[in-house]
Amino acid sequence: MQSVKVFRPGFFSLPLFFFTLCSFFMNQLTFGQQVHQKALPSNWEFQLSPSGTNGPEAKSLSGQWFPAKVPGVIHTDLLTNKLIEDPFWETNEIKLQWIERENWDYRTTFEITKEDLSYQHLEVVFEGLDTYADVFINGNKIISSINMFRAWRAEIRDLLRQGQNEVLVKFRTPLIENKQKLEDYPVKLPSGNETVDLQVGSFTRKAAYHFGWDWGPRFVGCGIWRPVYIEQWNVAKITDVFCRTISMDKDTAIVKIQVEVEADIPAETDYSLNFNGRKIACTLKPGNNLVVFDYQITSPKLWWPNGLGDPYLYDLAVELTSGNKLVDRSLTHFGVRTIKLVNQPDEIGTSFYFEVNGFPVFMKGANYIPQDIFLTEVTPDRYQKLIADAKGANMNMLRVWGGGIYENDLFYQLCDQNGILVYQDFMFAGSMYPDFDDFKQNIKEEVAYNIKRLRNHPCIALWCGNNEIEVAWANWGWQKKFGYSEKDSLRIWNNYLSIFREMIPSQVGLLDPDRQYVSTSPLSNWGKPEKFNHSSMHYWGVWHGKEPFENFKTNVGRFMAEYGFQSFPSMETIRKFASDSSFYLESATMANRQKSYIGNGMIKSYTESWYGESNSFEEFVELSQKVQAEGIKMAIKAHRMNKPHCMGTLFWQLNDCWPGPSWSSMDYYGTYKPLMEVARKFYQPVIGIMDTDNKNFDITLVSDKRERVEGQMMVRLINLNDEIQREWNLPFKLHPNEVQKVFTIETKELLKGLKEKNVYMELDLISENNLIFNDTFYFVKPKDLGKN
Ligand code: BMA
Repeated sequence: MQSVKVFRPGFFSLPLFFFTLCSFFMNQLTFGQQVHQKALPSNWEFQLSPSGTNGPEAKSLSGQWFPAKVPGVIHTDLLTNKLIEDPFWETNEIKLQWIERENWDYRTTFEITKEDLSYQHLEVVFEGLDTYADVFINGNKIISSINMFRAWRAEIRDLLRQGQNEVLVKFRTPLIENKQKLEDYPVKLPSGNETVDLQVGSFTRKAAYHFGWDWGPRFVGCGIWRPVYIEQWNVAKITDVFCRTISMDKDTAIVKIQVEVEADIPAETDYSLNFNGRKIACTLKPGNNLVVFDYQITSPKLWWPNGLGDPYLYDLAVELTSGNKLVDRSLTHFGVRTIKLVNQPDEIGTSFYFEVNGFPVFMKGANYIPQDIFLTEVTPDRYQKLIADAKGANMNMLRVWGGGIYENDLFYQLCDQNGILVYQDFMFAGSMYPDFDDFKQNIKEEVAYNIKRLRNHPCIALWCGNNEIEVAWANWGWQKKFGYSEKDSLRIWNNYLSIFREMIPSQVGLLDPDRQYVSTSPLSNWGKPEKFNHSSMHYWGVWHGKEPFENFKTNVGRFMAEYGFQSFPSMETIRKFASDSSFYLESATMANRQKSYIGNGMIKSYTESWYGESNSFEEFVELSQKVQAEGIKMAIKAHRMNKPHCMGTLFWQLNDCWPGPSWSSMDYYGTYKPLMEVARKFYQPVIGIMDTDNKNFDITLVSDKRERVEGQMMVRLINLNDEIQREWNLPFKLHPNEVQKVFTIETKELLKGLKEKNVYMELDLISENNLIFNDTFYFVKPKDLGKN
């Protein structure tokens, strides 16, 4: 048994890093690795393509090439060259819609040396092209991309020459690309946030939120949005390494390792695979090879989600060698853990909870959307900050929502390292899709590519087919809105079933058999009380249903995968996109910024009902954040108190993709709203929940821990002059995962001689001499506090 190494805090542990570095240089010096990535230079340029609409706004650009950034997107390239104004400023979004109607070309030149040409293979790899693009090398078409979520590669050795070579990428707008298909399709298909006449999103495998959403702008761009390079190789290369924990107890874990190798060899040849110091002999045949072996780890260290233990990671360095020659090496990491979604009938209805390493885990977190409307603006620092923020807020799960993107590797690496589980949607949201065979084949390739790319990450808890398509089909009146006949409905629904209940789950079963799949989120829908007994829930009675916050207390589902309330970003953030003259809700800027059909009116009425009328726009902005925090606090408390009926709470939404009002807990610039503090406090492993109904005042303690907790609980009744009126000091003991009502008193008896508007309660939990939780509770809304 070789020793195993820790993977934290960085990408590699220090000992492994040196081991890797030394063996890398040794290998380089003695025999030279045979697979290389050659970066393309950064001298990219772009132009308005003569093939597009060439509308009046674009005219001045024709015939000129401008410097471009790769990876990058067209809008930021236009901005950097000062060809457009800031897309986030005031109502510029409206002015800049012309960009989506144009086609755009990107090109660069690169040097190929004699040594480059000595390789048997030179493959160009585009990890992401958004979306319809033809790629030419020295005038020869090599790739026709039709999907933003797939990588594209092509063998180009024979097209290259020693010296300068050119790569040209010609992007076509999805609007023109799909025009005919849309017109010919016998019915209109609902497409996310787009209006009835604009459903191009459904036909385009591109991030749905680019076409506009109820928290973001519409900017349909294009670009080489992920890295591009040339892969040079001889004889063989490792194309995939897959690690699966197939059994595990406290003494031993068996990890099955599957290595895929592509070999360009004339006949069967002997090779070896070395991993973490062990050597496996293998015979490769020409073409694709699969080498499978078991890796036994004694006394395995388990991967635990945030709050329950260390998210321990193991490194795996696999080297392919021929004799003493290093052919290729691949580095990955994995966690030893089991995860199971328990989604089955029980005495209440249908459960929906996760067991990690056999322990039922209450999930606490939020829904995540892409961090920028212009994806290549998200730097590694922004990823680091966001995941650190989630961890700091005591979250253990994020849902990667289906209208965005399959995130960058870094996102999942950070989740692995920080114990943040991921509820991973496939990228489909609130739409119905066409049933062309080539479109479905495209989806199949996308799904397979992303499962293979992501399946080694222990953070991924679940694959989910899509966002809200099943609830939408059943409840949003699409059939009427789009005038479907029974036959149309059947055709659309059958196509849905074939994608989300057949094709995608069969890919998951084939490529990632240890992870579960659900067809959609949510599996149940709010509306009728009985529905809260079943599976996952997006509860939108508050907000879309205009119900009061108090309904959060009674509408508690088995797993609350979405619920939320909007607020404005801070004034500091607002000042970055609006001038003082726009500081009122009816201004053109504020009206355009609000993308929800009931937006500002809702915020206003809840803010007034909790805090009274605001005296200024600035005050309104502040109160909008406070009222949001109050609402979500009420929800989180109700969800946690109702464990194990409810086993998860993910509020909508963690972050923003541009500065504006939305359901987020932190704004586009990462500035916290008060909701982040509510999450931090009420997502702690042990909390005390104070609450009243018409009769009693209660305190319920909740522990999510794997160990027993005990300590002292101090309860104080205090008046508004901060004078203690009554106090209690009581011991408490909580078993793992326990919810215990520890304090009940008739409110009348508690407040004897005092008025509820003049007092508040304070609770401290002390364990092992530490204050582990503190909260205050008011009996009346803030606007009534201390009033006569
Ligand atoms: C949800 C999400 C998003 C949307 C949010 C707020 O259900 O899935 O589609 O932004 O509601 O309306």
